[in-house]
Amino acid sequence: FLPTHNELGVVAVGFSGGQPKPGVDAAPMALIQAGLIQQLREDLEYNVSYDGEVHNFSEMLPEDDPDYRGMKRPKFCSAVTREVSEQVYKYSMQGKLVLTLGGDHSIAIGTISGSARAVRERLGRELAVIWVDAHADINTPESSESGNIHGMPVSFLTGLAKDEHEETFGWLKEHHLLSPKKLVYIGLRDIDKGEKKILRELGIKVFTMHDIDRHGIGKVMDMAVGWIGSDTPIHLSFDVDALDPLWAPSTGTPVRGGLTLREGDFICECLAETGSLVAVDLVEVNPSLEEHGASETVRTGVSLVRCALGDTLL
Ligand code: Z70
Ligand code: MN
Ligand code: MN
Ligand code: MN
Repeated sequence: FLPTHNELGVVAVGFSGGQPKPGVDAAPMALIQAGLIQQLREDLEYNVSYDGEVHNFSEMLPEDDPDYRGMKRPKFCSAVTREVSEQVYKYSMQGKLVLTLGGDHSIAIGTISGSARAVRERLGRELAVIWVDAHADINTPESSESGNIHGMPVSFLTGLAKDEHEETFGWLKEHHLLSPKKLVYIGLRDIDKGEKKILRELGIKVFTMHDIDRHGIGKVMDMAVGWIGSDTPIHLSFDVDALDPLWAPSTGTPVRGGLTLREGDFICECLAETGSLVAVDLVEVNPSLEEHGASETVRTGVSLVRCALGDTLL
């Protein structure tokens, strides 16, 4: 079921509406200007399909987008993720590995729903997701204290949260969804109280920073891949704030005590090694938050993507 070797589709999503801080919309351009796509073509020898545009979807900005069930910018987030879902689905149906450059993490509602649907239709398989993050992003609109949709994508993707209206995520159908049993978290260290309850009740596999300290990242990756099982298509959704702010300071919600750069790269390398990756997201790089840390954070992002796409494998 592997994506056609060396065929890569890139989706650049300059979207910041899932959270309050501007600047995360500039990340795809910053990553591309740092040479990411050129390196994927020249060093990693990918045949890259990329339309050359960073989409900000401003044409989808609704005239009126009031809070709904506590969610901020619900219609805008819903419309953008719906479009992203279609783009990822199309590349994935062509047998391409799909790289999405965010944008805040709300865009994963689009990327993962698109891959889950494509993997079902093209391969008759269920998608597995490795979610690398300081946060669980599994609040429901009702459990969220912030109303920020980047803290909710996993609840919509697992069907825990749903809405009947097309324009507020009602477009998400059964074929877009992810089984909670096929989800593994790595790097968590800032989980809301309501989220802890959800994680326990759904029996989701979580490797917190504590687990990484206890077992080491090598054993954690063995356990994570073992939980998913071989021969399962994997979508990696990597929030750069999983890394310690030492390595990724320029992000909306930095949390101390995170992954080292090598641990982040190692996670990506292990997933590249499985040969089962069908999609990779890199999100929450915000080049406008730290004057000096911005370029370091972009550099970290480039390194993570290169590792996930097999750069360091012999
Ligand atoms: C909190 C919420 C979050 C990223 C913050 C924070 C979520 N749990 N995600 N920064 N990347 O607002 O729901
Ligand atoms: Mn996140
Ligand atoms: Mn996060
Ligand atoms: Mn918190």
